[in-house]
Amino acid sequence: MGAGPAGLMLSHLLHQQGIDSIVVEAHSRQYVQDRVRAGVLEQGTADLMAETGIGERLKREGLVHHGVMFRVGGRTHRFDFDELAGGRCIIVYPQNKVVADLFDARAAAGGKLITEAGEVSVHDFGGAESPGVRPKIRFRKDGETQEVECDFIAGCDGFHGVCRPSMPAGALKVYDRVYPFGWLGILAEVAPSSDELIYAYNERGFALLTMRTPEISRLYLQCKPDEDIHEWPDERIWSELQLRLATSEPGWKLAEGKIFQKGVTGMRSFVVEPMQHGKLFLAGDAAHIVPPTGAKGLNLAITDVRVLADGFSEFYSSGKKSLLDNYSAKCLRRVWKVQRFSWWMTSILHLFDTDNAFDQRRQLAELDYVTSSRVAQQSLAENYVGLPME
Ligand code: FAS
Ligand code: PHB
Repeated sequence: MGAGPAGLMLSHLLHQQGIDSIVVEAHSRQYVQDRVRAGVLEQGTADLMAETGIGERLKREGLVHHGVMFRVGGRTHRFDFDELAGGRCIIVYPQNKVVADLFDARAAAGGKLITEAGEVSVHDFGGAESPGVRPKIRFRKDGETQEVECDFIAGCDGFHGVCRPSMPAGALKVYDRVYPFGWLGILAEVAPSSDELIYAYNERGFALLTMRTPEISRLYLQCKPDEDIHEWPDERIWSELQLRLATSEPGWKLAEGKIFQKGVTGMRSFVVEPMQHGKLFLAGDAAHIVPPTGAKGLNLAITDVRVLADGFSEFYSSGKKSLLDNYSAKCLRRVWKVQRFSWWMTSILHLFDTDNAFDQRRQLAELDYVTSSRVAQQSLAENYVGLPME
């Protein structure tokens, strides 16, 4: 269920194991592909794409970054991944291309993909109380109600999907934190003013300089969670970004260009436990949401489905269900460590509307520590490039 990174990667990994799957997607391929989402791949995600035969364009067009920068009070601090993270790095490669590469791979392999499915619902995935009854997905397509009967359902239908809400009442515990700010993001036709990402802590609010290609910049600035994008003409966006990314270092200037996409996204930390019930398994945003400050959402979705694919592979090759039975526990160990890192990055880099002078000084001390202690820098680097799979 769902043709986002999680659903498509799972279908691709299962195909590699000779296991059949059907992807049921509510929207068109173009719609899914065009959504402006993530921009940074962990080393592990990039390696998986290469190892499973979908890394050609990534190798050509991906921007390999061996470091990332913080800018605090105008001073820039670089985290050198070669020195701090044993040479693991990140690759700037937009989710649009990851999804397109996966769509292409599934099409080339003759994968079954049902797009623009309406009124989708899931049934009979229950626990042990329904032996012999097979799970079903029902949907409307071309004016008819259709049904897919299957062995298992992977709920990769995102935060607003139907799989999580279809779990029985009381089956899930929800952990949720909504942040008092959002991000206003732009795409602009201008070469990035930095070779690497710059996360800026500023008394006016957070800003992030990132990129999509050597010609296209991606920038974000902290805003109200319900910010009205119509109150942000291009001139105001660039003026605010100039202030928040300003540096005392000579020779650096933020280049401006034509903005061709802008939008506001809210920020939350969200986890459901467990991530499975009977023959329904949740993966990716259907099970958890992280604030984008740690660049983890897409990558966490991929690590979920790597675990799930291993579980299905064990089941179909040996009939055993030990990995499937342990799916949720195994994923949640990583989910909560990634939640911690994403919350921590968000908590030290954003301006909180607090009049608590202690919290303000504590936050500055946190930034001072992480930019001056090698051990703290190693911790940031190992999390940013991606914790090793256990
Ligand atoms: P997705 O939401 O990507 O995919 C779910 C799919 O299921 C969608 O195609 C949807 O159409 C489909 N679907 C929904 N309901 C359905 C139904 N009833 N039936 C069938 N299909 C259904 N992450 C980062 O790492 N960095 C970022 O900068 C970043 N920016 C983001 C900005 C925004 C506005 C949002 C919303 C997310 C952002 N993320 C970012 C996180 C994002 O990249 C997700 O983590 C990633 O898309 C997760 O992939 P999936 O779990 O596959 O979910
Ligand atoms: C992006 O390139 O869109 C991006 C990069 C790093 C983040 C969030 C978003 O933390």
